Amino acid sequence: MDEEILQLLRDAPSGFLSGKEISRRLKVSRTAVWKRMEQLRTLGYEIEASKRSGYRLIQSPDLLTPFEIKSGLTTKWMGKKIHHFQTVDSTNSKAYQLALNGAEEGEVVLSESQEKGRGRLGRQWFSPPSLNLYLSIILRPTIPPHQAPLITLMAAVATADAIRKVSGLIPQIKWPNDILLRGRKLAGLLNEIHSEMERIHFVILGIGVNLNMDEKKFSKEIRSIATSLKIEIGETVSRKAFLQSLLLELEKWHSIFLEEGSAVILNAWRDRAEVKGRQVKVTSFGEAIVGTAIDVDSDGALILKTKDGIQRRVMAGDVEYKEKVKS
Ligand code: BTX
Repeated sequence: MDEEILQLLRDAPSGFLSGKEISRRLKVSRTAVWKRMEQLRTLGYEIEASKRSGYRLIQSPDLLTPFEIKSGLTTKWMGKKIHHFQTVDSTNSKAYQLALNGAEEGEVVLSESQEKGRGRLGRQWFSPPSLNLYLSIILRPTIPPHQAPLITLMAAVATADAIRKVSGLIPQIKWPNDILLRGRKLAGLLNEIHSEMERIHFVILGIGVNLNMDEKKFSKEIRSIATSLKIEIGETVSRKAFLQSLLLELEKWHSIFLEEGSAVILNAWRDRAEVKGRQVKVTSFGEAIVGTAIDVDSDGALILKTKDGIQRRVMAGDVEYKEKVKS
């Protein structure tokens, strides 16, 4: 009923709608309407009540409920179904279960917080409540499994573009999945794939973006390496507006990938990552490789040239930048 009341208030031509009219349309008593208004206020909706004119919605809180997100979401298919939670262990785990049970492409799992937010290689993603975004999207791309890493690159491009559009700042992508501002981690991506040799069943695209976290809210271990959009631009960011922009960018880049192929994605990624010519140290499966980054290849692997002139191809690992080398 809350959603119906909010919709009626949003659609009211003069802004106001009388309690009598609301109770008539929803077929409930006026006392019931009044109680729902009180409840909506406790959720953060600012609702004016006037004896003569009725109720008027002045402002909505920055909630990530499906109702709030759908109002103003301009995607065609991504995020049309949203599963919203106050807390989960990990949105990726939740989405994986939903996908196993037949959830469709484009369904999104969102949570206000995560108890066991996951990074790569068993690491954790710090996920306190109500400040940031933690979401996982179910994709069912018809690509061969070896191309799955390109989905990560595609999602990194889309996330970087959403950040640029909302804030005006130009983030940098760090191979394979970090989004940085001033060299600090603003967002991370964790993609998990369920496939057989020839065919992908689904990909879970997990994205965490620090939006409204103040520096002191970060745990001590990551305070010096992490940042949020609020820290960078000095003002609170609408989580809802950011999410809508992110879903739109993801839908756009996803269709570019499927329709125009991987070369467009790789070029867009190269533009936003500026990896070529950088001195890097890559830790991959316990081995540290130092060298000059040459490029990413068509499978999304990082190509390095070591001091001995040997070319190495790295599929997974962590990159540390040394100084930028002039080419
Ligand atoms: P990663 O392994 O590259 O990064 C994890 C590392 O980043 C941690 O070890 C820590 O040093 C640092 N870190 C942890 N939390 C944060 C944070 N909030 N901001 C900045 N740095 C941090 C990156 O893994 C992939 C993260 C994906 C997170 C999303 S959230 C929604 C989805 N569900 C889920 O469980 N994971 C993904």
